[in-house]
Amino acid sequence: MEKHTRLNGQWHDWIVHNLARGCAVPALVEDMCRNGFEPAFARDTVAALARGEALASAPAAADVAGYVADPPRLPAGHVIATHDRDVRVLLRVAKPMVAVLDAVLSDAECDELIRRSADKLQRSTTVDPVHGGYEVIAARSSEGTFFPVNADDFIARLDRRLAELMNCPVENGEGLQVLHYGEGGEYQPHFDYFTPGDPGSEAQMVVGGQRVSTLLIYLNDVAQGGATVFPRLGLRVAPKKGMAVYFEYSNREGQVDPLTLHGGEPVEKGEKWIITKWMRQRRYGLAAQP
Ligand code: PD2
Ligand code: ZN
Repeated sequence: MEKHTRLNGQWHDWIVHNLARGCAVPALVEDMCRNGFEPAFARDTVAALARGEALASAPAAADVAGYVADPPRLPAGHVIATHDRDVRVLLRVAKPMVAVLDAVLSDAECDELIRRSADKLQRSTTVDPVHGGYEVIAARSSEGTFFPVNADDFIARLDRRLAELMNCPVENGEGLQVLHYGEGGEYQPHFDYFTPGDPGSEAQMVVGGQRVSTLLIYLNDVAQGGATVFPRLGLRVAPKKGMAVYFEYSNREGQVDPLTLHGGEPVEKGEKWIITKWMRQRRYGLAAQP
């Protein structure tokens, strides 16, 4: 059979994702060859992307054009009312749906989350796209811990508020993830969705299906650096205690939006604490509790 000498958007993003995870170039070339790519083409393509050529800025046009978002989940209006707090929308981007929300958490709630997490931190992992397990990678130099959904009254109240903002059932949420970055800590550009077609993604999606949206909340003011960036949108959000970045990236058909590539820039001075809430297509959180 004729070997492939063209890259579709999915393969482009697969290479970008795996380079960001720290995978070696020859291993990626080998995988591509096993999947029918012409070896010289595979070598040149991975090498070019490894050199950073078109890396963050060029998703395949067909992929971007092909993604049709569902209607936004985030409620309309300047202020979103939840059961215990009104949250002001500072910025909305339509495609992809990205928003910046002010004062999602009070200062006291931010402090309490840091206090409860400080002595439980472990080096963060990412999903291995081949096997679906978790692995430590250089591209994600943070430490974290996690609180199961409805772990206690304090966490349950936050889970409920965040689910209301994200317009999803509490049960569809993964447990709250707390992350801490020291100086130099970063999370290189990646997708929060599970890359369709990766064998590891299938394993992750058995319970709850694909991720649909992310809410990332800053727990402290960072002295310098540590912005959250969307390189394909030219958008950079500076951390501010209690404020959040929200974005949506998959539709009912399970298609995903490569424009939501995003990362956490290196912390240059001080430290950075955040929490993330990921929502799934279906019930996840309570089902996954021990
Ligand atoms: O720390 C961040 O700013 C950040 C950026 C992008 C965190 C995540 N993604 C994440 O936890 O997925
Ligand atoms: Zn992310």
